[in-house]
Amino acid sequence: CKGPEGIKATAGKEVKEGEDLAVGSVDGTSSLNNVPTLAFPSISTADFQFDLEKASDIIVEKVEEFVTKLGNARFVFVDLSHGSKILSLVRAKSGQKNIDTDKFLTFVGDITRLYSGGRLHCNVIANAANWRLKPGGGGVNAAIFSAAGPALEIATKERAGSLTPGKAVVVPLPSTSPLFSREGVTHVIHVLGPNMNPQRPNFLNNDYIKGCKVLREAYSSLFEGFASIVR
Ligand code: AR6
Repeated sequence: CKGPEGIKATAGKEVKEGEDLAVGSVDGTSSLNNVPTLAFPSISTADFQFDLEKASDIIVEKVEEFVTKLGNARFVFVDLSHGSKILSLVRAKSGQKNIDTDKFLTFVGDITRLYSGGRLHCNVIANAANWRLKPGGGGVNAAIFSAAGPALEIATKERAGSLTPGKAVVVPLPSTSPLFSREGVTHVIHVLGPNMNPQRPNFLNNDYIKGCKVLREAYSSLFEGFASIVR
Protein backbone atom coordinates (compact mmCIF):
# COMPACT_ATOMS: atom_id res chain seq x y z
CA CYS A 1 0.00 0.00 0.00
CA LYS A 2 1.07 3.52 -0.51
CA GLY A 3 -0.66 6.57 0.79
CA PRO A 4 0.82 9.42 -1.20
CA GLU A 5 -1.40 11.99 0.44
CA GLY A 6 0.08 11.28 3.83
CA ILE A 7 -2.57 8.91 5.08
CA LYS A 8 -1.26 6.71 7.80
CA ALA A 9 -2.57 3.42 8.97
CA THR A 10 -2.12 1.52 12.15
CA ALA A 11 -2.12 -2.11 13.01
CA GLY A 12 -4.46 -2.75 15.88
CA LYS A 13 -6.14 0.59 15.30
CA GLU A 14 -8.65 1.49 12.68
CA VAL A 15 -7.88 4.21 10.20
CA LYS A 16 -10.63 6.44 8.92
CA GLU A 17 -10.52 7.40 5.29
CA GLY A 18 -8.44 10.51 5.12
CA GLU A 19 -7.72 10.60 8.83
CA ASP A 20 -4.28 10.37 10.32
CA LEU A 21 -4.14 8.11 13.36
CA ALA A 22 -0.56 7.15 12.74
CA VAL A 23 1.64 4.51 14.10
CA GLY A 24 2.51 2.24 11.20
CA SER A 25 3.09 4.86 8.54
CA VAL A 26 2.09 4.23 4.94
CA ASP A 27 2.69 7.74 3.67
CA GLY A 28 4.56 8.63 0.50
CA THR A 29 7.88 8.95 2.26
CA SER A 30 7.62 5.58 3.93
CA SER A 31 10.17 2.95 3.04
CA LEU A 32 7.15 0.62 2.89
CA ASN A 33 5.75 2.55 -0.05
CA ASN A 34 5.78 -0.25 -2.61
CA VAL A 35 5.35 -3.26 -0.39
CA PRO A 36 3.02 -5.85 -1.98
CA THR A 37 -0.24 -5.58 -0.09
CA LEU A 38 -3.31 -7.75 0.25
CA ALA A 39 -6.57 -6.13 1.35
CA PHE A 40 -9.11 -8.64 2.61
CA PRO A 41 -12.61 -8.58 4.11
CA SER A 42 -13.87 -10.83 6.87
CA ILE A 43 -14.72 -14.13 5.18
CA SER A 44 -18.09 -15.72 6.10
CA THR A 45 -19.14 -13.37 8.90
CA ALA A 46 -21.98 -11.46 7.22
CA ASP A 47 -24.20 -13.34 4.76
CA PHE A 48 -22.68 -16.68 5.84
CA GLN A 49 -23.38 -15.87 9.55
CA PHE A 50 -20.17 -17.29 11.02
CA ASP A 51 -19.55 -16.52 14.71
CA LEU A 52 -17.52 -13.30 15.07
CA GLU A 53 -15.46 -14.29 18.11
CA LYS A 54 -14.34 -17.52 16.48
CA ALA A 55 -13.68 -15.81 13.14
CA SER A 56 -11.59 -13.05 14.75
CA ASP A 57 -9.41 -15.64 16.55
CA ILE A 58 -8.76 -17.38 13.24
CA ILE A 59 -8.03 -14.15 11.34
CA VAL A 60 -5.43 -13.06 13.91
CA GLU A 61 -3.89 -16.55 14.09
CA LYS A 62 -3.54 -16.79 10.30
CA VAL A 63 -2.28 -13.23 9.85
CA GLU A 64 0.37 -13.83 12.51
CA GLU A 65 1.47 -17.01 10.74
CA PHE A 66 1.68 -15.48 7.26
CA VAL A 67 3.17 -12.10 8.25
CA THR A 68 6.13 -14.10 9.54
CA LYS A 69 6.19 -16.41 6.50
CA LEU A 70 6.03 -13.69 3.86
CA GLY A 71 8.46 -11.11 5.15
CA ASN A 72 8.22 -8.37 2.56
CA ALA A 73 4.44 -8.12 2.24
CA ARG A 74 1.59 -6.44 4.01
CA PHE A 75 -1.95 -7.35 5.04
CA VAL A 76 -4.87 -4.93 5.41
CA PHE A 77 -8.09 -6.09 7.03
CA VAL A 78 -11.02 -4.03 5.70
CA ASP A 79 -14.62 -3.45 6.67
CA LEU A 80 -17.16 -0.88 5.64
CA SER A 81 -18.00 0.89 8.89
CA HIS A 82 -16.47 2.19 12.06
CA GLY A 83 -19.13 0.23 13.95
CA SER A 84 -17.85 -3.08 12.54
CA LYS A 85 -17.68 -5.59 15.37
CA ILE A 86 -15.33 -7.94 13.55
CA LEU A 87 -12.94 -5.04 12.94
CA SER A 88 -12.92 -4.13 16.65
CA LEU A 89 -12.37 -7.76 17.66
CA VAL A 90 -9.48 -8.22 15.23
CA ARG A 91 -7.93 -4.92 16.31
CA ALA A 92 -8.15 -5.83 19.98
CA LYS A 93 -6.86 -9.38 19.53
CA SER A 94 -4.02 -8.46 17.16
CA GLY A 95 -2.95 -5.77 19.61
CA GLN A 96 -2.29 -8.49 22.18
CA LYS A 97 -0.01 -10.39 19.79
CA ASN A 98 3.46 -9.73 18.61
CA ILE A 99 2.47 -8.85 15.04
CA ASP A 100 4.62 -6.31 13.19
CA THR A 101 2.47 -3.17 13.06
CA ASP A 102 3.97 -2.17 9.70
CA LYS A 103 2.78 -5.45 8.21
CA PHE A 104 -0.78 -5.68 9.50
CA LEU A 105 -3.24 -2.80 9.31
CA THR A 106 -6.97 -2.40 9.68
CA PHE A 107 -8.90 -0.03 7.43
CA VAL A 108 -12.45 1.31 7.34
CA GLY A 109 -13.72 1.78 3.82
CA ASP A 110 -14.97 0.15 0.63
CA ILE A 111 -12.52 -2.50 -0.59
CA THR A 112 -13.24 -1.41 -4.18
CA ARG A 113 -12.16 2.17 -3.43
CA LEU A 114 -9.09 1.84 -1.26
CA TYR A 115 -6.93 4.06 -3.45
CA SER A 116 -9.50 6.50 -4.84
CA GLY A 117 -11.29 6.85 -1.50
CA GLY A 118 -8.52 6.24 1.00
CA ARG A 119 -5.19 6.77 -0.83
CA LEU A 120 -4.26 3.24 0.15
CA HIS A 121 -2.68 1.26 -2.68
CA CYS A 122 -3.31 -2.48 -2.38
CA ASN A 123 -2.27 -4.50 -5.41
CA VAL A 124 -4.28 -7.55 -4.40
CA ILE A 125 -7.80 -7.71 -2.96
CA ALA A 126 -9.70 -10.72 -1.64
CA ASN A 127 -13.34 -11.49 -2.32
CA ALA A 128 -15.73 -13.46 -0.07
CA ALA A 129 -17.14 -15.38 -3.03
CA ASN A 130 -19.96 -17.85 -3.64
CA TRP A 131 -19.28 -21.39 -4.86
CA ARG A 132 -20.30 -20.62 -8.44
CA LEU A 133 -17.92 -17.63 -8.59
CA LYS A 134 -20.79 -15.56 -9.93
CA PRO A 135 -21.31 -11.80 -9.70
CA GLY A 136 -24.10 -10.34 -7.55
CA GLY A 137 -25.63 -11.90 -4.47
CA GLY A 138 -24.90 -8.89 -2.28
CA GLY A 139 -22.05 -8.16 0.12
CA VAL A 140 -18.46 -7.74 -0.93
CA ASN A 141 -18.86 -10.17 -3.86
CA ALA A 142 -21.43 -7.94 -5.56
CA ALA A 143 -19.32 -4.84 -4.87
CA ILE A 144 -16.10 -6.31 -6.31
CA PHE A 145 -17.68 -7.79 -9.46
CA SER A 146 -19.57 -4.57 -10.08
CA ALA A 147 -16.51 -2.34 -9.60
CA ALA A 148 -14.29 -4.62 -11.71
CA GLY A 149 -16.68 -4.78 -14.66
CA PRO A 150 -17.11 -7.77 -17.04
CA ALA A 151 -13.33 -8.29 -17.29
CA LEU A 152 -13.30 -9.96 -13.87
CA GLU A 153 -16.07 -12.40 -14.71
CA ILE A 154 -14.28 -13.42 -17.92
CA ALA A 155 -10.88 -13.75 -16.22
CA THR A 156 -12.44 -15.73 -13.36
CA LYS A 157 -14.06 -18.21 -15.77
CA GLU A 158 -10.66 -18.83 -17.35
CA ARG A 159 -9.26 -19.86 -13.97
CA ALA A 160 -12.08 -21.82 -12.33
CA GLY A 161 -15.73 -22.73 -12.74
CA SER A 162 -16.50 -23.19 -9.05
CA LEU A 163 -14.94 -23.33 -5.58
CA THR A 164 -15.30 -25.69 -2.65
CA PRO A 165 -15.45 -24.26 0.89
CA GLY A 166 -11.99 -23.50 2.28
CA LYS A 167 -10.46 -22.91 -1.16
CA ALA A 168 -9.25 -19.79 -2.98
CA VAL A 169 -8.46 -18.97 -6.60
CA VAL A 170 -6.10 -16.23 -7.78
CA VAL A 171 -7.38 -14.23 -10.76
CA PRO A 172 -5.09 -11.76 -12.58
CA LEU A 173 -7.15 -8.67 -13.38
CA PRO A 174 -7.00 -7.42 -16.99
CA SER A 175 -5.76 -3.83 -17.30
CA THR A 176 -9.07 -2.92 -18.94
CA SER A 177 -10.82 -3.30 -15.59
CA PRO A 178 -11.56 -0.03 -13.74
CA LEU A 179 -10.32 -1.71 -10.56
CA PHE A 180 -6.93 -2.04 -12.26
CA SER A 181 -6.75 1.44 -13.82
CA ARG A 182 -8.39 3.41 -10.98
CA GLU A 183 -7.29 1.47 -7.90
CA GLY A 184 -4.11 -0.28 -9.01
CA VAL A 185 -5.46 -3.75 -8.28
CA THR A 186 -3.61 -6.40 -10.31
CA HIS A 187 -5.17 -9.54 -8.81
CA VAL A 188 -8.43 -10.57 -7.16
CA ILE A 189 -8.38 -13.68 -4.99
CA HIS A 190 -11.79 -15.31 -4.60
CA VAL A 191 -12.23 -17.25 -1.36
CA LEU A 192 -15.13 -19.45 -0.34
CA GLY A 193 -15.61 -19.61 3.41
CA PRO A 194 -17.74 -21.93 5.57
CA ASN A 195 -21.46 -21.21 5.53
CA MET A 196 -23.64 -21.09 8.67
CA ASN A 197 -26.67 -19.65 6.88
CA PRO A 198 -29.40 -22.30 6.30
CA GLN A 199 -30.55 -20.37 3.21
CA ARG A 200 -27.22 -20.83 1.42
CA PRO A 201 -25.45 -23.84 -0.17
CA ASN A 202 -23.04 -26.02 1.89
CA PHE A 203 -24.82 -25.15 5.15
CA LEU A 204 -22.80 -26.50 8.10
CA ASN A 205 -25.72 -26.63 10.55
CA ASN A 206 -23.79 -24.96 13.39
CA ASP A 207 -20.94 -27.48 13.20
CA TYR A 208 -18.15 -25.19 14.39
CA ILE A 209 -15.58 -27.99 14.56
CA LYS A 210 -15.87 -28.31 10.81
CA GLY A 211 -16.59 -24.59 10.37
CA CYS A 212 -13.40 -23.44 12.12
CA LYS A 213 -11.34 -25.98 10.18
CA VAL A 214 -12.77 -24.73 6.89
CA LEU A 215 -12.30 -21.06 7.83
CA ARG A 216 -8.63 -21.75 8.72
CA GLU A 217 -8.22 -23.48 5.35
CA ALA A 218 -9.88 -20.54 3.62
CA TYR A 219 -7.43 -18.01 5.10
CA SER A 220 -4.46 -20.32 4.48
CA SER A 221 -5.54 -20.75 0.89
CA LEU A 222 -6.05 -16.98 0.49
CA PHE A 223 -2.69 -16.07 2.02
CA GLU A 224 -0.88 -18.82 0.04
CA GLY A 225 -2.47 -17.37 -3.10
CA PHE A 226 -1.14 -13.93 -2.14
CA ALA A 227 2.28 -15.47 -1.44
CA SER A 228 2.31 -16.99 -4.93
CA ILE A 229 1.88 -13.49 -6.41
CA VAL A 230 4.52 -11.93 -4.18
CA ARG A 231 7.20 -14.57 -4.78
N1 AR6 B 1 -15.86 -3.31 1.20
C1 AR6 B 1 -15.32 -3.86 2.31
N2 AR6 B 1 -15.97 -4.79 3.05
C2 AR6 B 1 -17.21 -5.15 2.65
C3 AR6 B 1 -17.83 -4.61 1.50
C4 AR6 B 1 -17.09 -3.65 0.75
N3 AR6 B 1 -17.59 -3.09 -0.37
N4 AR6 B 1 -19.06 -5.17 1.38
C5 AR6 B 1 -19.21 -6.03 2.41
N5 AR6 B 1 -18.10 -6.01 3.19
P1 AR6 B 1 -20.26 -10.92 2.92
P2 AR6 B 1 -19.81 -13.79 3.49
C6 AR6 B 1 -17.80 -6.82 4.39
O1 AR6 B 1 -21.68 -11.06 3.31
O2 AR6 B 1 -20.35 -13.67 4.86
C7 AR6 B 1 -22.31 -13.01 -1.04
O3 AR6 B 1 -23.60 -12.87 -1.46
C8 AR6 B 1 -18.96 -7.17 5.29
O4 AR6 B 1 -19.26 -6.09 6.19
O5 AR6 B 1 -19.95 -10.19 1.67
O6 AR6 B 1 -18.54 -14.57 3.28
C9 AR6 B 1 -21.52 -14.08 -1.79
O7 AR6 B 1 -22.01 -14.23 -3.10
C10 AR6 B 1 -18.41 -8.39 6.01
O8 AR6 B 1 -17.59 -7.98 7.10
O9 AR6 B 1 -19.53 -12.38 2.77
C11 AR6 B 1 -21.71 -15.32 -0.97
O10 AR6 B 1 -22.85 -16.04 -1.37
C12 AR6 B 1 -17.52 -9.06 4.95
O11 AR6 B 1 -17.35 -8.07 3.92
C13 AR6 B 1 -21.92 -14.80 0.44
O12 AR6 B 1 -22.34 -13.44 0.32
C14 AR6 B 1 -18.08 -10.32 4.32
O13 AR6 B 1 -19.47 -10.21 4.14
C15 AR6 B 1 -20.65 -14.82 1.25
O14 AR6 B 1 -20.93 -14.42 2.58
